[in-house]
Amino acid sequence: MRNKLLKILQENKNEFVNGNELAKLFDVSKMAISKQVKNLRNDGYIIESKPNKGYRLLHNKDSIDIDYISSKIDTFYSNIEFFKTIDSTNNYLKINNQLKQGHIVIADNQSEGRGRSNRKFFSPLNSGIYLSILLKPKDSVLNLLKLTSLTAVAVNEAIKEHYPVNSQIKWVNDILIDNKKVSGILLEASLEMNTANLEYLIIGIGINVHKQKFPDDLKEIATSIENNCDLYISRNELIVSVLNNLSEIYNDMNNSIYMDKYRNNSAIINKKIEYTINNKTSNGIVVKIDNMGHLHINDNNEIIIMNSGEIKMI
Ligand code: BT5
Repeated sequence: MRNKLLKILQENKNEFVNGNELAKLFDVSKMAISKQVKNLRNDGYIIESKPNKGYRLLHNKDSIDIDYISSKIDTFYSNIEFFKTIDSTNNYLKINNQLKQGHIVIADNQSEGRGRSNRKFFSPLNSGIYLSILLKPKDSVLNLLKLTSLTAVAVNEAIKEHYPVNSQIKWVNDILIDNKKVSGILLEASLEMNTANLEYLIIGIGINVHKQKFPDDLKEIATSIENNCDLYISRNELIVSVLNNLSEIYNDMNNSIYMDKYRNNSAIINKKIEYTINNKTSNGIVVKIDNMGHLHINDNNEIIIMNSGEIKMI
């Protein structure tokens, strides 16, 4: 029944097919049809339903296509692995850190998607991009703040280049549209015990892509790209664009042009923020973000320089 139902919806793409008629055709209840539609949605088909009108297929599945992505990305990357479900793509690379430089893991859904300080990153099925990249930089002392900043630029440019949305970067690792978070970045590094040299680095990127309703705790602060424009977005295209931007900026990291892009797309320069350092919270105005990615805040005419921590726009 599933395949036959899908075929009917595909033959009538963009047109409503009446739920009663479908029930009659398959000789099942309307509930049974609705259950099959739910299964198709879980598989990634975008199907709209309207009372009295029925169902219409808006988009076929947006499956992650590893072959397509591999054929389009820079040789900087080595292999790509895909998981329908995983705990966290960052965890996977942590455990498998012997893999080659440039190894990429992509998942359709994460059960334990993580943010910083073990906060959760909501990663539902077929909705967004959850990917991590394993890097083994030759430099022993790479600046993690710079790497977070350049990743933010790579993601922000990929979103802005292709879709009619005004995305901005919120120091240090968030991409916002209309002041709501559309993407988060999590960098994790491991140091060698004796030398304190960098052993490996994992860049984790989460992007909310398709139209979605967020759970109560996120609905005021999170958004997706499609929630902000009428386009249907191919995750494959966006992944290719993020990865190619990232390798290009990474390979030219000493040239700080990307920091100009960071500053030009900053959501916080000249804005009033609340900042927290060592559990102490205060207010100030952001006056500058320097080439190292440090935040300069004017707090009652005293300039505070932050290189990590939390800020909130107020
Ligand atoms: C981040 O942390 O935003 C980093 C998120 C990194 C996720 C990627 S997905 C692939 C890879 N594998 C992983 O397990 N993680 C990485 P942070 O700045 O700490 O923000 C976390 C906060 O963002 C949460 O406490 C929520 O308030 C909010 N949040 C959670 N899920 C969200 C979502 N899907 N969209 C927008 N905001 C979200």
